[in-house]
Amino acid sequence: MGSSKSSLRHIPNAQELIQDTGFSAAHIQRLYERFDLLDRDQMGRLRVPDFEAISHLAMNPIGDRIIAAFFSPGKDTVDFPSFVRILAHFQPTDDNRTRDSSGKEPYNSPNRKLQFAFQLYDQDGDGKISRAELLQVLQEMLGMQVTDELLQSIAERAIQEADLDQDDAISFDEFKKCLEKVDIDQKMRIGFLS
Ligand SMILES: [Ca+2]
Ligand SMILES: [Ca+2]
Repeated sequence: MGSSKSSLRHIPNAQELIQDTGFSAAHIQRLYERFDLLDRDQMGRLRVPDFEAISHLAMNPIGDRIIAAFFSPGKDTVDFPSFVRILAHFQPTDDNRTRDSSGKEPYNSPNRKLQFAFQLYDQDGDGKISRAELLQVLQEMLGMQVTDELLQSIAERAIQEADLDQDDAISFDEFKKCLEKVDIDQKMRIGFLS
């Protein structure tokens, strides 16, 4: 596979993406090849059905939510730079790289990873995971295997454990506290990147 610098020339925003995301030139090159294969009409943009060809996402019970996270609000296509920025959340955290080139927290910091995961639950974007939103995710993940009563009681227990200020919803801070002991790098992997 050619991963020399010259082969990056035809890739939109390649150098900027390398700086912003921490992906190597070889990574960007490989992601571009994948993007190009998924981009069936060769317009330089992906639509929802293009993503469904990624088996890792098609098989994921919350794959639809992950796919939706690639799209900016109101948009129905994703260009290569946006595609790479979303995938950057799934890179293992790099402890030596705590700021990106513009001084922001990198996409693969534990905090940004958690923010990404949080918005998969918080579908109305009000900054809280409501009981209904939690139940919805649990239904997607476990729906076929368990009864409604069991789902309800799992949601109930999760809210009770996480909801420190007792507003009956899980804020980002509460979500973070709850997941402190979880290895987020381990949880947030995507086969596509390996
Ligand atoms: Ca919400
Ligand atoms: Ca709360």
